Amino acid sequence: MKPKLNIYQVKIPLKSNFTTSFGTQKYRNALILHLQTDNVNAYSECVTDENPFYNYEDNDTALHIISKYLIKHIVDLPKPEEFMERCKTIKGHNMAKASIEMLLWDYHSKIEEKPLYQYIGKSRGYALVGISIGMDETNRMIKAIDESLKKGYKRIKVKIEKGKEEKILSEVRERFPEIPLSADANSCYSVKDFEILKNLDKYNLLYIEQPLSYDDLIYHSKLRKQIKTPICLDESITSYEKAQKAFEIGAADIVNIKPGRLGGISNSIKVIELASKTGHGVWIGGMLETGIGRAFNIALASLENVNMPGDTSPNDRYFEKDIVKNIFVMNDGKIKPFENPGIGVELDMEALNSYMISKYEFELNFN
Ligand code: OSB
Ligand code: MG
Repeated sequence: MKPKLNIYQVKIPLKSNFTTSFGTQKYRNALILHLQTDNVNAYSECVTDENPFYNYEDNDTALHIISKYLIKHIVDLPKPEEFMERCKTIKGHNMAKASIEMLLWDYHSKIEEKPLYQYIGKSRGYALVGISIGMDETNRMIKAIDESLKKGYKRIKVKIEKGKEEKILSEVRERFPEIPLSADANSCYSVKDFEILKNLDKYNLLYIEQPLSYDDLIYHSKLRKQIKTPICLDESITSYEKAQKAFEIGAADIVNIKPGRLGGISNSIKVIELASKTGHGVWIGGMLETGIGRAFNIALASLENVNMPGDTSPNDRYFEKDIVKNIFVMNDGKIKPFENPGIGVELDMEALNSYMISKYEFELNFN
């Protein structure tokens, strides 16, 4: 059989709405990649959404870039690093590239019969887990925090937006004065809002995540000199070089690693190593992934150099029924990666079919 790449677009209802400063998500609208060869089924997830609100990519741009430019580079199923080398001249589109790069990581770790988390580096064997809580009426956010603490989450992150930050953070801090708490602004503030941000120092946050524009470094470094709260960058860190620059100019104390945003696992590992070597905080974020993308995130989050709890909740925090048969469990705020080869999860075809809105099939032909 010739190797085949299937892309399934699935639209899965979230258990509860997820509201950030850029909008409300009711579904996870995902592209699931499935590589079929004679001896292996490999998977990955493209973390784009139907809207380009987190960054500029969406499901349609990803499908376009994958089908027109990326598939031709993987007909011989190269190692992930070789694939990235081949697509060096294609600018941006990191989420599209990452979905193929991660597919190759799953494929090659399966060929070598190793679990992904052992294949990619030195692992401590488990991920430290925090939770990201969307905006809602404050009493509901407080209830969600209370339940999360009882489940053992190591860190609570709340979403904030301009005009709502004081209400959310004062009420949360009043009820939970001591918990490890952070706030994620998803880039909603500007250089004119430094006074608002200075006023958040009193909440004793572990860090504020991405307060300023999604591609900014300079104003973050300016802001950092005026506030006590550490800054964690998410959206702005789209490459190793951006991470270097952020550290060099003091724009970030901490970085959130999302393999989709960074163009895959190889780049993520490089940034993790840079951060830990230079004494910065580093943790693994999330994009409300299905069990496929989640398995990659948890493998990464288990690496020894990842030194802070991330946003990798177990599957049942997001979905009534996920598209995988293997579901993560959290014990004492820790999740262990699966031991099966590769990402170690099997697709639940029945669940997948029930959520499927499109299917694309590509034969991997040399030509
Ligand atoms: O900024 O970290 C973010 C979800 C979608 C887009 C951006 C972000 C998030 C989250 C959720 O915070 C993290 C998760 O639980 O997957
Ligand atoms: Mg974020």
